[in-house]
Formats: sequence, C-alpha cells, structure tokens
Amino acid sequence: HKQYRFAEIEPQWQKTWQQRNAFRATVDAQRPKFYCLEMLPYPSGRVHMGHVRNYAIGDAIARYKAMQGYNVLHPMGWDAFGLPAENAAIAHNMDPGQWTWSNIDYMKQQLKRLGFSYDWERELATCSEEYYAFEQQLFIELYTKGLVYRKKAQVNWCTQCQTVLANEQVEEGRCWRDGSEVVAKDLEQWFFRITEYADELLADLEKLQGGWPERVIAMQRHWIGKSTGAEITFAIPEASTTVTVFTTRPDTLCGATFMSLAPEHPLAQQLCAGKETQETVKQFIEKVRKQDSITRTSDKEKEGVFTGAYAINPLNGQSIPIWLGNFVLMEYGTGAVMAVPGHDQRDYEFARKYNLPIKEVISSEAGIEQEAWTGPGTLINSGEFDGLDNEMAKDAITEKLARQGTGRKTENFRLRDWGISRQRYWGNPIPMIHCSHCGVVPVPREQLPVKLPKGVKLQGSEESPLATVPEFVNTTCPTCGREAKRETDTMDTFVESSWYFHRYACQEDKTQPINRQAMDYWMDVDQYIGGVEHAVMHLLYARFFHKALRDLGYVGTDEPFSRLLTQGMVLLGGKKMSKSVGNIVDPDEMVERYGADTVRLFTLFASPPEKDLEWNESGVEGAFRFLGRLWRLVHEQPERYAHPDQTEPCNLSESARLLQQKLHQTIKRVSSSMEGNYHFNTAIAATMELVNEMNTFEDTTPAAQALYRQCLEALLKLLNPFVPHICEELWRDIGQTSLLAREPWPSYDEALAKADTITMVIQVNGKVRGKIDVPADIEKNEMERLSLDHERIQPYLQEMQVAKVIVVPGKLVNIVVKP
Ligand code: ANZ
Ligand code: ZN
Repeated sequence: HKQYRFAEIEPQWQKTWQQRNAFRATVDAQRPKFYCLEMLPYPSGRVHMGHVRNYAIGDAIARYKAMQGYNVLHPMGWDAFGLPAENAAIAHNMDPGQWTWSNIDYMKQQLKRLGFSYDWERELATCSEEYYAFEQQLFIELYTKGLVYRKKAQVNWCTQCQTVLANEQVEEGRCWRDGSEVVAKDLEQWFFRITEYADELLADLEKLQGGWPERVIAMQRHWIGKSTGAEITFAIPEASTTVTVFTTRPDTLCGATFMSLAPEHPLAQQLCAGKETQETVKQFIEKVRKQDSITRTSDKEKEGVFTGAYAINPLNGQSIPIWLGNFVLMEYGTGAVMAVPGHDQRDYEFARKYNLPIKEVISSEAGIEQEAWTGPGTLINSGEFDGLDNEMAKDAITEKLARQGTGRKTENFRLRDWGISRQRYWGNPIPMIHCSHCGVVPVPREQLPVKLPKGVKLQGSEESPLATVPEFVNTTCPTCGREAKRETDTMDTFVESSWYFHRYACQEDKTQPINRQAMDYWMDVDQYIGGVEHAVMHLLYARFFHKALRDLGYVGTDEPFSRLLTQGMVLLGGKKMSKSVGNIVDPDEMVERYGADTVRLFTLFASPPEKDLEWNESGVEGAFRFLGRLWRLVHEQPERYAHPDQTEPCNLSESARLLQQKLHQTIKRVSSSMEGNYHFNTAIAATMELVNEMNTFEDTTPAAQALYRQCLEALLKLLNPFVPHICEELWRDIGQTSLLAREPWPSYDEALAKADTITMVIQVNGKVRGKIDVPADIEKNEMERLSLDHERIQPYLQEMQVAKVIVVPGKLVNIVVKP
C-alpha cells in the first residue's frame, strides 16, 4: 500500500494551498474575523527552533479558528532594521541591506517548508522603502501632535573609536571592539512622549486582565511604576533659593537629617561656588558623569560629597546639610531627595558611611540600631504629629505643607519618555531638517521618504554614519529655502515593531500608512503569540503607539492585543537552545529527516505552549511513529471504512457503541483544550487515544464501517491544525475532494459523549463501607481520591494510618488502615 512519503506530500500541499489561495484574507463583513499574530522574526540568517515553536503554536490557532468559521488574518513579516545587520556588514565587508534581504529570502523558504498558513500577500519587511516611508509620515504626524520632541540625553561614547555605541556594544564599561574606555556623552536626541499616556497605559492593564498572562501585566505595571507621594520645598537661605524633593514618605519629614541632590542638579555647582568644597564637588560630578545609571542605582556602595550648603526643613525649621549622591537620578522625581536614614536603608548606609545623624521618627519594636525601620508605626519626634499613625500622617503633613505653600500631593512615574534616536546607519532616517534660521523643520509630505543612502561608511564617524554622506546631509530648508542639514540619526527599531500589525491589515492600501476601514474590521489582534522577553518594551511601545494612532484617528480602539500568549523557551539539556551554548538543533535538518508535520507535532505535543519545552529526539521519533500509525489507519485496511452502501452508523454493536462514545468524547476534549488555554498537548493526547481504540476495533459490519469512517474524518479534522500536510493527503485518500483546511471543525453530540457509569465499591480493610457511581472510564488515582474523600469513609480513617490503597480499575477500592 501507499507509503508515508512526507518529502513528497508536504511541498505538494504547500503548492496547492498557495494555488487555491487557501489562506488569503480579505475583508468580509458577513463573517466574524479572527486576527492571529505571531511576533515577527528578526532576519538573523536562519530560522531557529524557538521560531518554529512560536509559529507552530500560532498556526494551530489560526487553522483551528478558520475551521470554526472565522475569517482569519494570519500574516508574517520581517523586523529587518537593526544593529546585527550593521555588525555583520562590518564583519563581512558587505552592505547591511544585502545581508538582510538575502537572509529574508532564505528564512522565508524555511518558513514555507514548515507549511504555516500565512497570507504571504501581506508580507512586509520593515526595511522596505514602502514601510519606512509610511513610518516617517507617522513620525511627522506624531511630531505635529506634540508627541515627539528633542532634548539632550546621554549616549555611550567610545573615546577610542570616537563613536556612539549601543548599550549592547558596551561590555563592563568598555567598548566591545577595542576594549577602550566608554564615557557618557550628552547629545540632542529625539523622544516619543510616552509619559503622556502613563496613566492610561496603567489603567488599561485592567482591560487586559484575563487575556494577558498575569506576569506580563505585573511587569508592565512595575515598569510604568506609579508612586504617590508629595513634593516638598526646602528653602536655602544662603543662596536665596529653594529646592524641591519628591518623596513617597512625607510622614518621615521630621526625620530628614540631610538632603541628597543628583550631581546633574542645576543647583549642584551653584551651592559650592566660592566655598572650599568647590574642588571636591567638581571632581565628584566629573566622576559620576562617567557612571551609567545601572551602576549608579545598583547595590554597590553609594558615594557622595558635601556641597557646603544647608537647607531648611519646612516643617520643623531644622537646618540640614545638602549633599550630592551618585544614586540620585536627575530623571526621576525632581532629582533631589530628602534623606531619612532612620527609615530608608539606602540613606541609612549613606549616613553611616559619612557620619551623618540618624533620627527615629516612626516608632517600632525593632528600633533603628541595626538598620532602618521601613515598616509602619506611630510618629515620634515630630512635634504636633506625634502619636499619629504614619499612614494618616502622610496626608496630615502634606495638607499642612500645602497650607503653608511648601508642599503638595503628587504622583510620579518610573516610566521615562522613549528615546528613539540611534546614531546608526541601518534604520529609518528621522525625517527632520535643521535650519539655522527656522530651527527644526519636518520634511514636507511630498518630499517623503527620506531615503536611506547606500554605500555608507559604517565605522569611524564622529556621530552617525549618515553624517558622513554630504549628499544626504546637505539640503535646503523647506520653510525658508536656505541651506540646511538633515537629521542624521535613525529610529530605534522598536518603532517599526510598534505598528507592523496595523500595516499587515491594510497592506493593499498604498496611499496611506493605515486604512481606517481595514482597522475597523481587523483590529484588534485577537491572539498575539511571542516570547516573554518582549513583555515590557515591545508590548508597552506597541500599546503606546496604538493609543497615539487612536488619537490621530487611525484606529478606533484603546488596546491593540486582546489576548497574549507568551510561549516558553526551547531547551536542550536543560539550557535554552542558543548559538553561544552550542546546543542548537537545526529545524531544516529535522524537517529533512522527519518532515514538517513531525517537527510541528513534537513541539506542540511535548509541553503546553506557555511552558518550556525540552527538545529530545526520541520524542520526535515518537511523534513520527504516531503519524505512521495515523497513515496506516487509512492505508492498511481500506475495507474497514469503505463499505459501498452504508453511510450512517446505526444499530451498533456494543463495541461499536463504545467507539462512537470515544469519538464524541474525543471531539469534546480536543475542542475544549483548544479553547481558552490552547493546551494542544492534551488535545493531541486525546486524538492518540482515539487512534488506539480504532486500531483495536474489530467490528467490520457495514454499520461499523460507517462509524469507522466517521472516526477517520473527525480525526483528520482534529489533527489538521497541528499536522496539516498529512491530514490533507489522507483526507483526499479517503475520497474527499474538498480542501481540509476549509472544512468545518467537527461537532459532537453531548448525549453520545456522556460516559457510561458503573458502581464502584469502597472497602476498608476488606469490609464494604460504601458505594458510588462513577464514569466507566475513571482513572485509578481518581478512584482512590474519591474513596479517601468520601464522607461515609472518613470516619473509618480517623486516627488511623492509611497503609495501602488497592485499586481494581472500574470495580473497587480497598483501603488498608492501621492504628
Ligand atoms: C524620603 C524617604 C523616606 C523616602 C523614607 C523613602 C523612604 P519610588 O517608590 O521608587 O517612587 N527618590 C526620590 N527621587 C529620587 C531620585 N531622583 N533618585 C533616587 N531616589 C529618589 O521612590 C521614591 C523615593 O525614592 C522617595 O521617597 C525618595 O526617598 C527617593 F523613609 O523620600 B524617599
Ligand atoms: Zn529655514
């Protein structure tokens, strides 16, 4: 009989699907839509097992939803700008574009061999001129709306290469290329005003509850980091000025024994001017300028220096010294902190180190001899507020300060505006022009896109590589016509991945970046699938971008992704598969040896999508053997299902009735595993059980044949989302002419799926103590659990030890107890 030759059938079906436009998605107002999206890959060279897993999960969902009757949108594309292309280009002395496009070609073929149900017509590469041109247009619209601005910010500057380095290019404070010193340098850079949406980004996490993993929601909440507290203003009489701090603990105000300013604070230099502290302060500021914010806020020892000036506590009039501290960041709060060593551990250590006073203002049993007390308590040493509970004191003190005009209640976010300037070549040019007369001017719409020039020198330039191309840089001002210069920074690649899913859904519109009608039909993404490493940045930026697009009128909803699934990692030998560890299994090689269906089946069967998956070849072989069994069900004895006259299973024998029950139970189990959690592993396990039952089924009467055929048809439909090639082939082999991919998902009959019940006997030490009705196919441990929990049995177990539980499947449980 016909053999299972995956190497022949897989490419054939891939071709057929393409020829018959099986996965082409078009707007159809009559049908409900389902937008299934997987995070688009970076075209690094080859598809890896993590991709395969991600896309096998997405494909199973997309195909399942299509069979359920949804109009499914399932696109794929390439996140194609970015540093690796630039590095590879430097290493191989080639053009980043050439490297990227050839990788895309190669990886696309790899994905095609896996038979994913993508609508390839909607494919996009973010480095294509069409895509980045539209992105430039959106950038300018955001600029016009006030959501884009420029300010000075720090970059990593290699003192040897005289160039800006990305964070990934800095290794332990040194340049990745030549190990020379890296310092922080201030450059004018472009920012997206994501903080404008901080409140909404936080509040709308509520809407994602249930659809997103709790962990991801928590990570976003933490990243946005809202704190409630107060701003308190201290006078500095000697300098006739004031300084304002942000604190979450106004209740501890009387415990402030000194103040810490960020070294970048505008007052820092002014306060020491003309004093003997001036020189040490200057040196300290220089030193801290070279430290990155990670070092500054890490657990390493805090450093500081006294400015020589004093500030007045607005509550008790006390004069406290003003210090600078490397751990105080200018970007957070006001860049100034009232230090309360008695109740803040960081201040405590700082005070111990520099011999500053420590004052207790919140009473506690532990006291503050050993460390700061950060818990709750009653106020002491705080004048009129003594005796107040500290939570109440927060409001009471803030109110008093507000009346005095020295404080107010406020909120603070950890979230910073999104710096999108990159001093790199392989990215989207920021479409702005600098005119010495008019300032910053956006490139007019009709002059877009600002094309990325080719053949640019990638290394050794002062700032951005684009700055070395005079034909690029020199232009005329669109406003006054004078000579002007183009912006030479490119955009962070996270900008591209913030709206690619909008673009997929309106690829046919070549006149504008986003088509509102297409959005109103296809958005939101119903299911997004990708790695948890994108839990914060990508997902937060994309949420921000969606809201900004909403405010530009491009989309009508608040959130882009209704449901999110973060798949686990693919491991080998307990470690994440990676080039650096050297434990890679190449997908191509596996497809070559076992076929795409086997590879897909293994990745879906070996563990539920959200858990890590341990690659093991014997598991792959097991999956392959299962497909062989499936194949033989159809091809070994066609006479078992091919009776010419009978098509309806009726008047079934007892064994046939049981198989029928199994069939309906299987459809039920698979369907419910597909809903909700997408636990494909249990769905697949259920189909395996059905295959076993079919294998041992011996009835060959006409009625049994009709039933057997029903089983086969349902089985192929149930397995189609996971192993579509073999299922299509077998579907045709049993005489069907339709495309299985377009067949409806099978339904089951609840009455037929209902398990028979049996009466189970429960004994204690051999004596019958109870009877219960249970499903006939009950599992052994379930029998045991029911018996031990049974209320009639409980009294016999009291003060006794269960020595042994004997289970006779489907009949009885005997609990052996002893005192
Ligand atoms: C006095 C105080 C007393 C504080 C106390 C804490 C405990 P979160 O919760 O992260 O918002 N802080 C304020 N601005 C800072 C900056 N720019 N750099 C470093 N630290 C800064 O933290 C707010 C607390 O962090 C503030 O409350 C302030 O210290 C410090 F028993 O003020 B607190
Ligand atoms: Zn001008």
